[in-house]
Amino acid sequence: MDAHALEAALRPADGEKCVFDTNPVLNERLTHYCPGCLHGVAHRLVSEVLHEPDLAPRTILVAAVGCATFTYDYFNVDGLEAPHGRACAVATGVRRARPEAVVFTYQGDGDMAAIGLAESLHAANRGERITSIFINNTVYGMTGGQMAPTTLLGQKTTTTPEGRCLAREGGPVHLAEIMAGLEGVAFAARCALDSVAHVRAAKKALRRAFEVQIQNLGFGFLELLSSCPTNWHMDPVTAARHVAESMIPVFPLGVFKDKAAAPSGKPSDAANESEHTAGGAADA
Ligand SMILES: Cc1ncc(C[n+]2csc(CCOP(=O)(O)OP(=O)(O)O)c2C)c(N)n1
Ligand code: SF4
Ligand SMILES: [Mg+2]
Repeated sequence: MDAHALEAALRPADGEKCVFDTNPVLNERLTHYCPGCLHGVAHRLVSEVLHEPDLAPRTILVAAVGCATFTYDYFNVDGLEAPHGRACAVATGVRRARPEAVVFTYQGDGDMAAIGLAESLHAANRGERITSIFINNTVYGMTGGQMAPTTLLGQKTTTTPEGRCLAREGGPVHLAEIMAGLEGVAFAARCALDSVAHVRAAKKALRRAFEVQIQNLGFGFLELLSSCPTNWHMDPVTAARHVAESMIPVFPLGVFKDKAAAPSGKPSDAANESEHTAGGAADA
């Protein structure tokens, strides 16, 4: 379907009320993501957060490698592609060369927590004024479902056919909490995309992750618990339920650090407040 046919199909018929609209930051095109994959929901949130204060004209996206490698096709912003894992390093160069730009990376868990862990942690620790969106779907989605650092204990993947074993492969990596412990990080949170309430909370947190960059406070990090119905061998509804029932208990939701939330001039480490917001990044 070309763009015109898509637009015609989406246009409300006589008597129909439009309850969902597109925005100019998200290009109107057919998705390449699998049915039920939550990458698309994350894209929508990013587009809304960039559109509302009209940040898009000065935004530069650094795309990573993985299923979201074509992210630059969906967002109507400038962008470039980084080698696998190196998005934060590339974004560092972009932001330093273009200090007025709003720069963000969009990375999977294989990309950011495995191959690019060093680049990501050091960029965060340096307090680079960038925002990183980290999609945790517990697998290497694009390459067929291998184990990622975030794979759940007992989870079967193509490289852990008997299930991930703590003694053999170690436990799931909690990147939001690790990020919160780094001096240069101004905002670190984890949200989920499995329900309407969680998606709304994710949007608020995403806005904060961009605001700390714009306010020059440091690195903004948001982990989003997402799904991979294809490699999980689940239908979309079961996959969303799996996020709620199996992922959230392992990866608690919450804001672990928000420097800007402290009384003015007094940065606070809100990691200690995570209990306050846990499970309810709804309050993020
Ligand atoms: C240097 C390098 N090593 C390995 C690959 C192969 N590769 C491409 S995508 C990918 C996994 C991506 O997984 P993730 O980052 O979790 O993204 P997802 O597809 O799950 O969204 C791998 C290993 C590559 N492209 N480049
Ligand atoms: S393989 Fe998984 S992460 Fe990739 S598009 Fe399909 S469902 Fe989404
Ligand atoms: Mg992944």
